[in-house]
Amino acid sequence: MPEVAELAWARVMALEANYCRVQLDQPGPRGVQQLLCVRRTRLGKTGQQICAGDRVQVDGIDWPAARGAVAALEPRQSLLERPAVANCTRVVVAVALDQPPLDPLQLTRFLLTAERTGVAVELVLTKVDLLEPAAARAWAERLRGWGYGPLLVSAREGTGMAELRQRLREPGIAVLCGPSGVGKSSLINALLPELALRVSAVSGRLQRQLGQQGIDQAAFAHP
Ligand SMILES: Nc1nc2c(ncn2[C@@H]2O[C@H](COP(=O)(O)OP(=O)(O)OP(=O)(O)O)[C@@H](O)[C@H]2O)c(=O)[nH]1
Ligand SMILES: [Mg+2]
Repeated sequence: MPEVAELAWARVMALEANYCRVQLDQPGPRGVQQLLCVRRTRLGKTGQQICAGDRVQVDGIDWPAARGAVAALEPRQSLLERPAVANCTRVVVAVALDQPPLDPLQLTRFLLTAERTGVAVELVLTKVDLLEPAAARAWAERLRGWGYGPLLVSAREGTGMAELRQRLREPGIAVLCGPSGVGKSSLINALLPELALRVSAVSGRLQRQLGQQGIDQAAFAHP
């Protein structure tokens, strides 16, 4: 006898081709926490596109195979467009203090884009290990003048990581964004090692491309 398939509420964690991976509100039989789901056609017919962050109802669950189908979508509280993330409550803008050097104009562009989303914006200054403490403090002071309470962190040395973890522990979904090479993947790997994101060296070419990058990475804190 197959185990009984029921309805379950879940959060969309990632889109993978025609499937989406969802995190169940309540673990299923044998502790199943995530399901790989197809989408029911009627969601498509009503024109509803599933995004990461969406709250969904799953049915047709095959517990042993950890499969199901998204049957319904809960109304969204908010929607970021790029990347498409539903129900985001905070945008965390990350920029490096050095390698690449902090560029105030580029930071302004990122902050403006983040502020336009209408959700709370937080600023994280990465690679604090690369600057003299006085120089890092001077940046923090300057950015406090812009109205932010920047958190200075080093994924490499662990500085500020406990506080970052604490901030991300607040309820809701946080999206981490920032220029290429500032250490976003390194931060996420330090917070969520099971994701094992690729960390790439900052090349000269990449550094020259900075400023053309959009919001390029999303991470869920506590779905
Ligand atoms: N010194 C120092 N280097 C760091 C730190 N965090 C990351 N790096 C280095 O910075 C480089 C880029 O790091 P990534 O984590 O790949 O940066 P990213 O923001 O994810 O880059 P993209 O994926 O290209 O957008 C790598 O060589 C890391 O080892 C840090 O705290 N201190
Ligand atoms: Mg990365």
